[in-house]
Amino acid sequence: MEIEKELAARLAAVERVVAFTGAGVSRESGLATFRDAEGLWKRFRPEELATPEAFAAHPRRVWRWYASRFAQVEAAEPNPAHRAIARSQALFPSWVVVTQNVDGLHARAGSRDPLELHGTVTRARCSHCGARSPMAAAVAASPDEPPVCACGGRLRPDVVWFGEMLPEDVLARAVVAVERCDLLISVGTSARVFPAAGLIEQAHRGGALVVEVNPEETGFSHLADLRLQAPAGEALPPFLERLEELRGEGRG
Ligand code: BV8
Ligand code: ZN
Repeated sequence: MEIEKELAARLAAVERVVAFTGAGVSRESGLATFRDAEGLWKRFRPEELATPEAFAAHPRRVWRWYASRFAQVEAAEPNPAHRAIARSQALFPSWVVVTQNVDGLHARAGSRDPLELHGTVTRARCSHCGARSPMAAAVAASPDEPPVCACGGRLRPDVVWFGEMLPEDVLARAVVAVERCDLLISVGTSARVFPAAGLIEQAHRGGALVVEVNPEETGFSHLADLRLQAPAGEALPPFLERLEELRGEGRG
């Protein structure tokens, strides 16, 4: 793929990368995004299901929604975008995956230690004592309503709902990685959910290159030094191959 000379020279010097991903990176694995036409939110508004209030008011409905999403995630496979991100991690002194996704596909593609800002649907958590357990076991034991923990508390998906704080340690590690990076690649996110979306602006302000991989324009497209307006599974592998070539040439 062709990259303009000045940008190619800057990319050749990149050492520390953050791959920041949203639901779009899992689209070619067959998982619905949140805001696209067939997006999950079209059928349900976020406030209806992904909030503590919704879970308190309609525990069975919310539990069944996550049980169905968990089943879809289990049936899904990582796609070429997840795999390209995992492959590149070994080639850079620092490569951190920061994801808003709860589908666990980065880890299944082989990415080491992805930072899951919004938790994961592959784990259940007790609302009372915080004990974590595999979602597979929780859903198998109780597909239609939240199981009860040994402590008497109600199990919930181990995700971050609207109005809830992100896991402090995970967010802190993501902020440090973004502060230090020379390149942030934003893949498949509409960048509308905060504080996660703020990481793109933070990278830009810190002088990092920003590459956006998204067929659509987003609220942060204007910050991108390079926009790949195509599905991630198509655009990301050739871009990361070119990045490796440039780094190789750059080191002479
Ligand atoms: C917080 C886990 C502090 C659950 C998610 C009122 C009350 C309370 C809070 C707020 C409020 N108003 C605003 C807020 C802040 C709120 C927020 O940002 N709301 C938004 C809607 C404005 N944030 C929070 O509540 C956060 N917590 O602020 O805590 C606090 C505490 C107490 C009180 C006040 C504040 C917590 C947010 C976390 C919510 N949990 N997920 C679950 O998954 O069920 S968010 C959910 O949306 C997912 O994590 C998802 O990742 C995220 C963002 O969406 P995207 O990933 O970007 O997906 P989307 O569909 O939007 O876009 C897909 C993109 O892919 C598109 O651009 C499309 O073009 C592109 N695409 C499509 N196909 C492809 C592709 N790209 C590449 N290739 C393709 N093939
Ligand atoms: Zn418990």
